[in-house]
Amino acid sequence: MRLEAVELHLLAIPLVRPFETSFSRQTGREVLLVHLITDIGEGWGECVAMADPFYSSEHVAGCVDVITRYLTPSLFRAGDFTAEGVAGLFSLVVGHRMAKAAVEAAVLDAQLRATKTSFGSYFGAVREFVDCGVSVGISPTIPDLLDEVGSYVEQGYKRIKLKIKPGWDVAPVAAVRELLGPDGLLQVDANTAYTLDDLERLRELDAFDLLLIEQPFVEEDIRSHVLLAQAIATPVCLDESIVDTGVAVDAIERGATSIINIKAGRVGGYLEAVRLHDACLSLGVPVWCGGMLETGIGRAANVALAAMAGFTLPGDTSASDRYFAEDITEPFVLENGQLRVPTGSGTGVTVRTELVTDWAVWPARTIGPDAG
Ligand code: OSB
Ligand code: MG
Repeated sequence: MRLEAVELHLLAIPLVRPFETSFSRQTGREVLLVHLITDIGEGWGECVAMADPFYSSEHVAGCVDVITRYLTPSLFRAGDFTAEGVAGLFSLVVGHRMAKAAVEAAVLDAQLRATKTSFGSYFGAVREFVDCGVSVGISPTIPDLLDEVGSYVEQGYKRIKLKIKPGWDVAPVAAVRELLGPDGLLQVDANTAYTLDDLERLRELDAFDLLLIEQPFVEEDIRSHVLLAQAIATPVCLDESIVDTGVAVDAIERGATSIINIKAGRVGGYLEAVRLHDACLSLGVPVWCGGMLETGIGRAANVALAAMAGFTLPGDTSASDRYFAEDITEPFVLENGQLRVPTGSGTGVTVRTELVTDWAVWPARTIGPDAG
């Protein structure tokens, strides 16, 4: 395909309830959308970067800059390109994986719409529905937490993930284990809030039969995760640390992680996410699909990814109404604790352009061939 223009949209969408983690408290989702216009048709990609660089080093304003000054110009310079060639065209830019992933997703959407192929069939999806979990933020009190978890259980979610931090760990986990009973699937996510000095505290979580503990230590610190994995019974699962397939294989071989959270944005795109999935499958390492509070655009692609064979644990692929009163595509609705994998061309969802305009933080920015 040949690029004609890239339009960037920045939206602010209120969340149905604040989402508190060890690194921030969010009341809305500021989300960057990439709308690609090409000679074979259009595509949309969602950027998972947050407004602030607190989850990882990327943030929305940085992504806007990188997409405008580097990524879009490299597509114009390429002339005729395909989704499979995008990562190579972007390789001069170091890092900035979330920015790259958003553009690559838009290219893939345009390409698959033109060839009438769904993301699911392109990825090699093996299921029509995916099992869904839900990520539950830090609550003001344990009774508030139990109310929230109880409502998700009632809605049919198959797995609960609790955000934890020092001072909000053993007590909430114990209370939720009590609520779920011994068979309820439960896991925790620390978003790097601990150090090895907390090892004894983290070992106390072994009493609650958790599926996994996600990313207790900082992104760069593989060694401490190895030591923790040797010291506790709960499986360690890396999120932030896993920036590509090579890092993942290294972390697995060193014993730092025995389960992997796959987020396409964090690894630089859906094509790298597929490679990561394939590597984990061949190593016998279970994976699950993470989330970044996506709108329907990113959720559609995540659900298609999660339909691949190696995604054997429920993902953070929750229904639209867990996040937003109104989604910018047709909403994803839970059916028996699952989401249906879209089968239409590309992501299979339609962007409600009137909402894109209504929720805009600034007017759409068009990047033409003379940028960069
Ligand atoms: O660490 O998995 C995480 C949301 C934003 C940034 C990081 C994370 C999360 C979540 C929510 O846990 C997952 C979701 O429901 O989209
Ligand atoms: Mg996480």
